[in-house]
Amino acid sequence: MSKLVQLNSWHADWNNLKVVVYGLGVSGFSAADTLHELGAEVLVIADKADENLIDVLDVLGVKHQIGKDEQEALELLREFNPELVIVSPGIRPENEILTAASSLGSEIWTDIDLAWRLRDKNGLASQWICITGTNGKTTVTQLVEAMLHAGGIRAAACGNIGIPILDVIRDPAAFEVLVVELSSFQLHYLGHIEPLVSAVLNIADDHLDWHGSIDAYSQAKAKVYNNSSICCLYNAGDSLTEKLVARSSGTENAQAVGFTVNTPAPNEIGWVENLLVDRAFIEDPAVAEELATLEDLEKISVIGPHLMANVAAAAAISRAVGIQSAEIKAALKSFTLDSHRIELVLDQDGIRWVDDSKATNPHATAAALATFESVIWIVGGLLKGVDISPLVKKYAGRVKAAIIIGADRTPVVQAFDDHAPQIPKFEITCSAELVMQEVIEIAKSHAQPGDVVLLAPAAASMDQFLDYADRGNAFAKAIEQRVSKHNG
Ligand code: UMA
Repeated sequence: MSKLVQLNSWHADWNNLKVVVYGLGVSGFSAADTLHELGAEVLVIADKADENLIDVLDVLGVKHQIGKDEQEALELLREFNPELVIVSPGIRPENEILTAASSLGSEIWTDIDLAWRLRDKNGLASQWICITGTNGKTTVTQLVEAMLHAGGIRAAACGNIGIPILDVIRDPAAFEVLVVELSSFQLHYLGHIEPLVSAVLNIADDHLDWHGSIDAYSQAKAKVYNNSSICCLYNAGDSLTEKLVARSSGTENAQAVGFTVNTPAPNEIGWVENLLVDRAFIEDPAVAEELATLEDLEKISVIGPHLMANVAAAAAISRAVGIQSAEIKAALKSFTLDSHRIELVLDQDGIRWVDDSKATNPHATAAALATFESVIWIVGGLLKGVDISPLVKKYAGRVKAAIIIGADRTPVVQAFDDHAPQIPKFEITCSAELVMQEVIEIAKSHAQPGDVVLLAPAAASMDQFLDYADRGNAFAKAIEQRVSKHNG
């Protein structure tokens, strides 16, 4: 029997376990640091890494091999012969190091699998709520955290949201509940966990280049439901998510609950006009309980179907763990969204300038386009193997002009030629530093009162920007310099 089977607690004997941590970004670093603290023998392998992280490894005395020489890394791996490899979620499964590690008999986990075993560090094991989906997962994760706080629960959001789960596990605050955002990459590698509540918010094409197909991507997402004890939440407007609940295992005692932007059926939470109502977690199925109103959301962001769906999902998850309606309402009233999510940058002369740089795939962009009627749409970047044509076809009626940016412009131009040739389009071909200035000049000369200039690229940003935040900041800065009146 593998020694790893015994290692199911922070307080187990991890001493001298031979572990390769593969990848040195935020999750790899937290894994290496944690395992070193537990007394394991750690070797970090990565193609590249931030110098500061390498310096810290040196201070800790953790061995590492950072660099592009794969042959050297493979030799070192074979010589070290690890019992366990902790892989960073961005690394693809067909990678040579992982293949070699598997043939050596090493188990392969991510930081999530490791965290599940270490969740009892501060005494009682933390309970987990796991949230995935193509879009909205970060917002729902944050909303659930806020609702749990309003209910007096020591909860922490973590995972794909950007906070490595092992940092939260090691926090002396001893969180009772972890609200874990899980990406399809983390789920692909995931072994056995037992969440209280799990949710797939929606499924649409994304990361197809990583997973290979939409089926493989959905299968990865579906793993979140397995072994949930209280509730499996699905999107009543996305039948695939409900099918995935039906196919899950170890969920016999969990209640399957739907969320919707429409009037909820029994066992759902949704909206009846401007009221959010619960028909799932109530004593008397004939009497729906009011949880919140649309006015409660006014300070969060522009109210549209996307925000309403996210709020319904978060409320359902919170109700599943016993949060009261007054606490949900209170959390909503003081909640603020992260930047770059349908964020209003400027409202001037009847023209709204909106930053939804976080929309890195067509499904997320659809949510933004569905929110506004007359849009000057800034679109493009790295498409990640996803076809943008259905989006162009569906929302052509709302688009007044398209400004096309990024490396993968050809398929975007083609999509407009095929499905909306009547829409004026402008291709931005200048160098990356000047992209947003050009974009804003063109948008300024075409926008009229009532229009929304919308940055919702349906693509990743790394071809021209550091990340989606950098892209959104460049957009806001160019607006500040070239449009905003107080700047002359
Ligand atoms: N590396 C290699 N070879 C490779 C690829 C990576 O050696 O072929 C190494 C390099 O050292 C590199 C490191 O791995 O520095 C990066 O690892 P990573 O890409 O897994 O990133 P982390 O910094 O560990 O961040 C990861 C998540 N990143 C990805 O899944 C790509 C973060 O999600 C997450 O917040 C963090 O763990 C904490 O859990 C980001 C993300 O973009 C936000 N997620 C995608 C999304 O939301 O769509 C899935």
